[in-house]
Amino acid sequence: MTITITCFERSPDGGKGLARDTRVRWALEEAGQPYELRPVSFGAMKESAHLGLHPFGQIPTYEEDDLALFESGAIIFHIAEHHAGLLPNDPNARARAITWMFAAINTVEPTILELQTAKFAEGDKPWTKERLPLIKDRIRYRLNQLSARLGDADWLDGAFSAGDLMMVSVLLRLRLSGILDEFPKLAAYVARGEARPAYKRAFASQVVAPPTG
Ligand code: GTB
Repeated sequence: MTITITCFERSPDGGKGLARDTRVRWALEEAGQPYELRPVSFGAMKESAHLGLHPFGQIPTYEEDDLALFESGAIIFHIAEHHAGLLPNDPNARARAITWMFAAINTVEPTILELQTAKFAEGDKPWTKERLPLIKDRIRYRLNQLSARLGDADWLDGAFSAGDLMMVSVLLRLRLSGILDEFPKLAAYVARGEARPAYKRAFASQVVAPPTG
């Protein structure tokens, strides 16, 4: 059984590990599962071979024997369901950890994505200058709530789980904006995630293409 994950052949982040294959590789590293990486170019992502794996022409995808998955959340849930180390055994604690996975991608990540879209896809639009402070305030509102819930705990609900893996991965996308540093408890939480040996291995295993030109 070989697990194959697709990733950017040439990630726009130039090696910061911010694309969503990193969270999948982190989950596999936490679960102690070997995997192979298959870099895909932006062009190939939109061709029929890749569209057969991912209907939206994106990365990451996950292939294992005759199973092919897309959506980082579904992939990590699959890994966590099939291998020890990412979800607690107690049924209620397990349900809560899964809830945090959903909260990360459904409640926290969308606000952060708005910021990326405004900056990178709509940066030249006349409304962006006025819109950015509104988006940033919506992110701060969410982070304030999350920070209050985390309090002084190390992880969101007892031991580290796939819920934390997902939340830390989502928050990492904010680092460059400086907003994360406004929330010291969350900044420390993210740093705890990054300090995990499995995260370090996942970060080190990313494909970094040399600059073009
Ligand atoms: N909901 C899907 C999931 O969770 O798997 C979203 C997948 C997705 O957005 N994939 C992106 C992609 O393939 C890569 S991760 N984009 C190409 C396309 O749509 O054509 C998003 C991403 C891209 C770049 C950076 N970066 O440079 O910092 C960070 C994150």
